[in-house]
Amino acid sequence: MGLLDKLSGWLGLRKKEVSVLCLGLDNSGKTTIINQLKPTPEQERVPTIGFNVERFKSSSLSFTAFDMSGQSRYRNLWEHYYKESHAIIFVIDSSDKLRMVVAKEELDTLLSHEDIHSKKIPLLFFANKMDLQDAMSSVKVSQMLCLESIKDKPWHICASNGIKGEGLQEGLDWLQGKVSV
Ligand SMILES: Nc1nc2c(ncn2[C@@H]2O[C@H](COP(=O)(O)OP(=O)(O)O)[C@@H](O)[C@H]2O)c(=O)[nH]1
Ligand SMILES: [Mg+2]
Repeated sequence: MGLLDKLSGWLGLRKKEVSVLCLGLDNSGKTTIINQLKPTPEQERVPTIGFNVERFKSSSLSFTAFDMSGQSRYRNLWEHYYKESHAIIFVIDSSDKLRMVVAKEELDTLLSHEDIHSKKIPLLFFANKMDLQDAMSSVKVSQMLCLESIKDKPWHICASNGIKGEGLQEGLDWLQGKVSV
């Protein structure tokens, strides 16, 4: 039984496939987290589209992950997925204080995008790498990203350890109640 079983089971009652977009700066832990969520690590692997794009599908869910970076020539590609997404998982390296402001810039750009702005799409934040000694708490991360200012979308932040899979279930449990298709 994987982390996704409950979520997929619940979503399986719906007719439409649910698309979850997993975003964040490179090195934040997206690939690690996605690998934890896969039913089995190697099964159902979908070949990489671009060098920073990953996708996998389970029965009723599709996950697509992108490295966000300001200069990226792939920006149009990941923004293309905004329209069809039902939930966004935003992963932050809680130990990367230097790039927290860059993560905030990317988040702000995401939230002001025309395909996201008016949508009540749930946002799940993983304050990842909580195991590292210099990691900031999830409260501190949420302050640095000004999450309190997000009033028009449901959001939730969880401290996580992508390598051990800690915190992921809590996040998915929250997400399960918020996704509407
Ligand atoms: N200590 C620690 N390292 C992590 C955690 N999650 C991911 N990493 C490591 O961070 C690095 C980047 O992870 P990766 O999943 O490739 O990041 P991505 O670029 O966002 O896909 C890898 O060396 C991972 O093993 C975590 O929770 N704790
Ligand atoms: Mg990756």
